[in-house]
Amino acid sequence: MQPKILLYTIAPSQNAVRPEIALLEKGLEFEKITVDLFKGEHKQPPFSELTPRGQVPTLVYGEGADKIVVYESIAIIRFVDAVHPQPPLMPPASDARAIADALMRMEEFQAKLDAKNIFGSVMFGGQTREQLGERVDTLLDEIPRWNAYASGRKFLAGEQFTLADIAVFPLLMHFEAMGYDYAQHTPALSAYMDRCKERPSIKRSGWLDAFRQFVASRNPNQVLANV
Ligand SMILES: N[C@@H](CCC(=O)N[C@@H](CS)C(=O)NCC(=O)O)C(=O)O
Repeated sequence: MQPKILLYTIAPSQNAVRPEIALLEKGLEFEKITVDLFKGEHKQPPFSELTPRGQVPTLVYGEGADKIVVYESIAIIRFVDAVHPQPPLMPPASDARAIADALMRMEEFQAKLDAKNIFGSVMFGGQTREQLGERVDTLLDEIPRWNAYASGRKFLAGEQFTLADIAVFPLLMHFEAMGYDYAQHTPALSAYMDRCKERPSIKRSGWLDAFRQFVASRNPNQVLANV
């Protein structure tokens, strides 16, 4: 029997959906517990006693003295894949090139393609393209590189859906929410995203609908349209 798994989360966070996709890929049973950040629940017990950072997602794995608390979304998906290796979410040791690609994509998007650099300012701060200035240009310069990464393959590390896709795909949706037209500018990345959108784990998470509803409710400036 698998240990009890609790996932502290909030919809439609791009960080919080990553562990959920990994758990669904593995076919594990888990309970989702929403932490209402807008009510400050993350800064109050019982949640604040679980994790020193007071952030979601946080995974609680097991119970009692055996309980393990894991935070940081990338650490959580790596933990889930390490502790429940089947079906694998990393390429096999025999495919060293694919392992290298998966690891590089997981690291470099955080440094280079992090839509959060502007997403919060657009969604919550109502900022315009002019106000964002070079922050938009830097991201727009980076996206074609990812089109090349997605070319001639099904997923970011090759034919297999991996942790790299779980890490990166939700972030790519942020660009779409700000008006970026993948189909026009980066067709390989657009086709890649369509494959991710059809992935059963991602569909089952319900995240895409929740994310789109959230975006529609905020009606953000389309700072990446007509670029
Ligand atoms: N690097 C962390 C970021 C987690 C994060 O920023 N979570 C947000 C929700 S998406 C949060 O809990 N914000 C409340 C806070 O930081 O006080 C991860 O990938 O898990």
